[in-house]
Amino acid sequence: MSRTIIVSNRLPTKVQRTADSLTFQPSEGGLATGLGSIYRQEGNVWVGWPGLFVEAAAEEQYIVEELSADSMAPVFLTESEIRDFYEGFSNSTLWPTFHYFPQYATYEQAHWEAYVAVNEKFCRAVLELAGPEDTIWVHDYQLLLLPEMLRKARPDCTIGFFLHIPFPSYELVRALPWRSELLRGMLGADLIGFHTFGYMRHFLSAVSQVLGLSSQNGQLETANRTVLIDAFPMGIDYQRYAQVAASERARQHEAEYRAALHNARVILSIDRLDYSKGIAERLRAFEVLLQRYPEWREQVSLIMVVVPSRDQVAQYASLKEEIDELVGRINSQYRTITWTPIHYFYRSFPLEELSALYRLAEVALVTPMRDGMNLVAKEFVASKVETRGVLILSERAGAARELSDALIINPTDTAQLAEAMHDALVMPEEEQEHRMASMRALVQQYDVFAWTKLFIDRLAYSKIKQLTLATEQLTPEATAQLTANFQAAEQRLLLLDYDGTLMPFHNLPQRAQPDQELLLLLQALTANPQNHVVIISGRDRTTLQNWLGHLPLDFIAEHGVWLRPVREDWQLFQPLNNNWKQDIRPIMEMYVARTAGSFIEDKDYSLVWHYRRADVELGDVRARELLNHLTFMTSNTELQVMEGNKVIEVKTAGINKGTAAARWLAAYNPSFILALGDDRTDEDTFRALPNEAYTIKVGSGVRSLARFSVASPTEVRNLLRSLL
Ligand code: GDG
Repeated sequence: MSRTIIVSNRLPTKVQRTADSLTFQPSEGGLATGLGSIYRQEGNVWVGWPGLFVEAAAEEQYIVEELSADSMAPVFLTESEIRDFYEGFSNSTLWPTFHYFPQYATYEQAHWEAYVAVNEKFCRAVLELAGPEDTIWVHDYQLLLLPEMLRKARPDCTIGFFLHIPFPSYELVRALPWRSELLRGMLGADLIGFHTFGYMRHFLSAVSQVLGLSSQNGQLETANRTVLIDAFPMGIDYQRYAQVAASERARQHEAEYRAALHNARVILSIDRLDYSKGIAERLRAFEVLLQRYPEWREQVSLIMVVVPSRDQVAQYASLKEEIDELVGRINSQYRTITWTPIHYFYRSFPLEELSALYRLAEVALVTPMRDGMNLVAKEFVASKVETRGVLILSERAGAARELSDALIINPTDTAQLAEAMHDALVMPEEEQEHRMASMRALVQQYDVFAWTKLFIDRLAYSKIKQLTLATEQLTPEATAQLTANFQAAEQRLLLLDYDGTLMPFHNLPQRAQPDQELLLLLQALTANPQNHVVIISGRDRTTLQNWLGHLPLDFIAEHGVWLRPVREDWQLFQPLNNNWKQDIRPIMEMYVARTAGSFIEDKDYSLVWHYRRADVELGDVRARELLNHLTFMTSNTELQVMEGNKVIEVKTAGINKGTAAARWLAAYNPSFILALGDDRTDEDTFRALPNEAYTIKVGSGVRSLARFSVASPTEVRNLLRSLL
């Protein structure tokens, strides 16, 4: 039976040292709840750090035993690993970079080395437990290298990865000296999940620009696997928050707080101590509210809970000082004998008290500078069982993509934030109810259990896809079967790509004309009227006509734009225009000017930038740039940008080799189909054909939808000869 292994930096139980013993505190965090039903299942396990430094072997042994009783396997970190891997690379390099605070990021080689070493340590811990076909779900930024490490050791495992924090724009990623290693590390997974589509888009862009791998429909083809990329917005345990909020205990706590606050109206703020959460900015906005709207003085209090976190990292210590100072200044300026503007707590609360605060607050301020998702926003909504209250939410929290009925603000705009607080305090109850009800429905439906199920189901699907996509080398046995099927068929359709398939590439495309051997081969194949031989190429029709037009072949030219059934005239796939060329050509010309050896091919209904003759590295870099540039320029038009073998082509969308090949299928209704091709554009042909077709990819490197592969045009010719 295959098992599921969860891996994250922290275990869902926190082990703490007291004066004379160790305590084991189960986490109430969303992840622990959501995955609880998985890791506790028979045979499954959660691998992670227990959260404290352990020196004595006997103590380690004790922790291992205690945790294993609850399906957990601890990975112990040394003091220097805690410093360099955890506080260092994870929290002083990756965290600030991914949250758009590059000014706080450090780039220490020693921290990087510790990061690699600890990822290897986690890898060894997982490998001790994982069988060859198990499912492994890796979490978060501390373990970006782990998927690839696991993949090398267990090529057949199903590996998922989820990032809980934002994935930033390429401009941030490129600042990291180890960007390629980090991205490659993630790509060891079969499925990579993010909270939002925006993060996913940034990831795909970084992979394209750093590693030169492009994607289609959220799928990336690496050398030997397909990686699926998708957005899975994480939810919370809605029922639990709703139930606790409705409980007698929570109501009692609420009543106590209300009395102690002399019935002041409450704005609530809850976060871990972190510069990404915008805590200081929020305090300044509250100050502006009191300045601009004196009527709220003595009426409204801000309750601010800051949970201690990462105080060993320098920025966190100075942020703490800044907050202390701001709270002190605002309180000392505005407080009265009976009213305190800000009730500030630097500690955490048990869930029931937290829930009472959610109940009590009329307004929740969730205004991070950047936040992967932010669960506090969703917990507030789930706790509002009386369906009133207003959520003020930063547009830069992942949650803002879902909770559009919140008051969405820009967290750096202090004035806007102060206005939003005022608006929230005066919002009519009816409007509050309307907004809250729709947010509650959403948070209830997409809860953490739904999130877990979605991810796990998608991960299983990625595996099926991986298996069905396994392109096999064409063996002599498979060739014999293919030949036998060919002989037995009445009508046979052969779809043959030209460059890289029938003919090897030439640096100058016009020099790749057919040789005598190829001409004789095609002649022999077409001599039999049962064989319908189609040349299916990206080339212009004139070249194909000149080179091969004397043979009784069918033609598909310009990737499906021009069609010529045998002994008929050339016809367009559909009526087309060329007006767009005047806008696109100057862009390509700019890239020709900057990339020696590249040139433009002007076909009837498409423009192609060729870079086979350019310096390899420069060509690849420029190709990425041009691809982005053109994709941007052609969005919302009828054009599409396609990548081929050392070419980038722009043409009308919806026409490709596959749509053209479909016409031949309909016309001949063949009982044997063979398709041969070497590049991305041939994948469209493969996709359009029925499962029983013989689809054969020429060359290796990138994954293909084809069933079989052969190494080179020489083998293609041998195969075709065997059909004669
Ligand atoms: C990372 C990403 C993403 C806070 N104070 C108390 C308390 N909490 C709980 C909250 C909430 C959790 O801590 C904080 O979760 P967030 O999502 O807000 O933020 P991060 O810790 O930064 O989490 C974030 C998340 O991963 C999940 O993917 O949403 O964007 O940064 O659950 O309730 N809990 C208790 N007492 C407190 O005083 N009991």
